This record gives sequence, C-alpha cells and structure tokens, in this order.
Amino acid sequence: MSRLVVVSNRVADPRKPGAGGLAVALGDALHTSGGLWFGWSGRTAEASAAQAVQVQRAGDVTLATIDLSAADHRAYYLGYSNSVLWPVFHYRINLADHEAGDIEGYRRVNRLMAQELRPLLRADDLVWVHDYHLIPLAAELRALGCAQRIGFFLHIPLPPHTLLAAIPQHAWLMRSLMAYDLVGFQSRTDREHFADYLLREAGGQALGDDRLLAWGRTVRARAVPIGIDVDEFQALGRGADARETLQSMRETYAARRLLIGVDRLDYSKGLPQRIRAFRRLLEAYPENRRRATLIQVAAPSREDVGAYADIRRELEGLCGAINGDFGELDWMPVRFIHRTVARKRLPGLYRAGAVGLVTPLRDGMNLVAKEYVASQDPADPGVLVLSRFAGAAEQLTDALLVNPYDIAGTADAIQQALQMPLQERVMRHAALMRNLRTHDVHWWAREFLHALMDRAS
Ligand code: GDG
Repeated sequence: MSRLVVVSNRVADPRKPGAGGLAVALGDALHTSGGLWFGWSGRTAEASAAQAVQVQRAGDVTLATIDLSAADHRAYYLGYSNSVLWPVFHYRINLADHEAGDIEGYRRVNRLMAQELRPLLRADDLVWVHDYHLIPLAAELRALGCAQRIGFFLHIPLPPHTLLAAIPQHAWLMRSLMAYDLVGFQSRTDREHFADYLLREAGGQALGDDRLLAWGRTVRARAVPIGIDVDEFQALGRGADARETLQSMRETYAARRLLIGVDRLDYSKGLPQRIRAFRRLLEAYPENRRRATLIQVAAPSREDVGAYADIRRELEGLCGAINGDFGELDWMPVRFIHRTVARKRLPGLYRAGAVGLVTPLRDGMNLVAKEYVASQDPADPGVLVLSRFAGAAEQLTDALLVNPYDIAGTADAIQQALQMPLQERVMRHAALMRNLRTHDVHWWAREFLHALMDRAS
C-alpha cells in the first residue's frame, strides 16, 4: 500500500481533543498507511531560522512542519491567499486587495514548501494537497522531478470564469492545477466552473470520464463533497460538556424558541443579512417578539486582514439596534458572541436550537449545517435553514433552502421553520441524516484517494 502524504497550510495533531472532523478523518487515512502530514507550523520566525523542517511523531503519523518568515507569512497567507484568492473565489471581486496580495510571496512559499517536502517523499507515495493556499504546489514539485501521484482538493468554491478572470494571474493559477493527477471540488457547480474555465479561457476540451484537456495536459476533475464524522460528532454530543451546555441553555431560555448560528466571523457567511432577516421576522411576524431569541456565535478569524474588522463593527451595530428597538426587560432578541465556543460544547448548543441558521452568501460546503443536523434529537429535531449558495445545498435538499440576499424570503423561511409540524421535522431530519451518513468524511477521504490511486482511469 502506498504511503499517504497530506499537505495543507496548517497541520493538526489528529490525536488532540478538539482537532476537528477534518483532522480526525485525515488522521484516520494517515494512520492506515503510516503517513506523513506536512505544512506550516503556524509560527513565524526570523528569516534565517525559518526553513528547518521540524518533525514530530503523533502515534504512527509523522507531522512535519516549517516556520515561515514574517514577510513570507504576510505575503503568502494574509496577502495573496486571504486578500485575493479567498474573496474572488467567494465571488467578491470588489473585496480583493490586489495591493496587499503579493503573488511573488505566494509563489515563493509554495516553492519553499516543495523544496522542503521533496526530500521527505518516497517514490510510491500518494500526495494529497489541500486548499487555495497551495494551488501551485504540484507544479513546483514536478519542477523538482517529483513523479508521484498528486491530488488537490479545493475546500472553497470555484467561481465562474468571468469572475476568476478578475485575478491578474488567473491563467497561471488554473494552469498550475493541470500539474495534479486529480482535482477535487466540493460541488458539481464548482467542478463545472473549472471545466468551463478550461473550455472558454484556455481552449481546452472535455475528454469524458472526468478528464479535461488544456495547455496540452490532461487532468481529472471530480466533485467529492466533504462530510463530517457523524459518529464522532454524536459521541461528542453524548459527552458531559455538550449535555451540560444543552441543559443550561434550556434553563436559561425556558420560555424562548432559540435560533442558532455558529460561524467563523467571515464576510462570506452572510451574517449581516441573517441579522436583518431576524429583524424582519420580528417585524413581519410579531408573535415572535418576547419568544424568539437568536444566538449568534461568530468565532474570531483572520483579524489581521482588513475586510474582517469592518464586518465585526457592522454586526455589532445591527445587533445593538435590534436589541434597542425590540428588547424588553426580560428579553434580549439577539445575543452576539464574538468568541470561540469549545468544540465539545457545540453539539449541545446546536441541539438547543429549534432552528439552525446557515446562510452564507457563498460557501464551499459548510460543515456547520451538517453538524447542526447530526446534533438533533431524531424524535424532536430542529429545522435547518440553509443558503442555496452553500455547497451543502446540493446534498441537503431537505433543509429549507433560502436565498440569503432575499431578507424577506429568509424571514418567511425562519417563520416556516418555527411553525413546522413535528411529523414534517422528523421526516426532513431523517432524510438529511441519510445523506450525512452516506457521505460522511470517511467516504470523502476514501472516494478521493481511490480515484487518485486509480491508475486505469
Ligand atoms: C472551509 C470552507 C468547508 C465554527 N465556530 C466555532 C467552531 N467552528 C467550526 C465548526 C466547523 C468549522 O469550524 C467551520 O467549518 P465550515 O465548513 O462551516 O467553514 P470554514 O471554516 O470556512 O471551512 C467550507 C470547509 O472548509 C471544509 O471543507 O465546508 O466551505 O470555507 O467544524 O464547528 N468550532 C469551535 N468553536 C467555534 O466557535 N470549536
């Protein structure tokens, strides 16, 4: 069996509590093959000390990391990855900061990663590269003579070619993807955008069987939607912390119906629109006054990228106005929590919610939607209100799908969720759970790796 080598911007110890579903799933696949996980350590160091690989054992998995110099980190991570690629790939071309986005730094770090990784590779390794930070990694490895099978998975959306073309280096980026054997996307839509790009911008053609030809190279492209580890998450839900969280929420909000939102504080998550939809709910359906409470957790994220500070201020203003305009001595309509909630408490928080609000303006997949569903009591489940623009909407068609830009429409869907009869809630939840179980995170890793290993295709 080939050894699996995972490469991602950050590396997590899969054994650590709170590592998260992705780390657990990749840890699983790595464990089976005695694999290696390579990436940035999360630390910045003096330029001279930045390049030594630090190797650590985590059971039978090897974790290998490098530090980055402060300048490289700024250019590659804060700059090009998160100020250019993240906004444009989420269709927000107006938020891209091409001044901050340093393509040279992005190339430099990808080249550095390839140089440091190459001596660690064996001839028959399977290499699986993750996400937008590392698009050119395979091309850099190939330039160093690496002939291993290399796959890439994009966790975020791929926009239509007309938007992608706003990135000055779009052709270089897409051409870099051709150095992989297999490119995986979260949804059929993203995969179509890739094929479309190659056909329209690069004179490419579809060869059938997932194969696409462009710039004289062939690559396979597939939609392989990521899932969660349902069993792991449900076990977390049976734990003391989750149960205690649920209990205390039920006591504190005994007279209320709770709407729950849990997101990284990110402009892609549609938070201002969600708060406005809640306001609209209180205006259009006044029976929810004194009754419905929205708890919005917004975990701090990428605070050194400019666009993220603006959204926090906007949200605090919107929430403050609702509480000022509608609040009563014994009822605060919105609780906005700009902090991270411990992972082991999340299932309890989700379960306390009669409605789960997952309304991104654009999202590769959105795992919160899946975690919310997995946390519900099947005999009396809450209702998921889900943006049609999340990758998850291709799979979770039994949620109430909304257009998050349509504030009135979203408020109507929330009202429908709050009033949904038990029988319908149970049926929808059962259908959603079937999907979660069939397409869990282990399926995702297996499906991708089988396709990558498949030499016949
Ligand atoms: C990218 C893509 C894709 C959130 N708040 C807290 C917390 N979280 C956890 C959730 C969930 C994860 O973070 C968020 O995952 P998402 O999928 O919702 O979003 P991104 O972080 O943007 O992830 C996304 C994903 O990659 C995987 O491919 O689905 O589309 O954008 O697991 O539970 N965790 C804790 N406290 C919080 O306050 N502990």
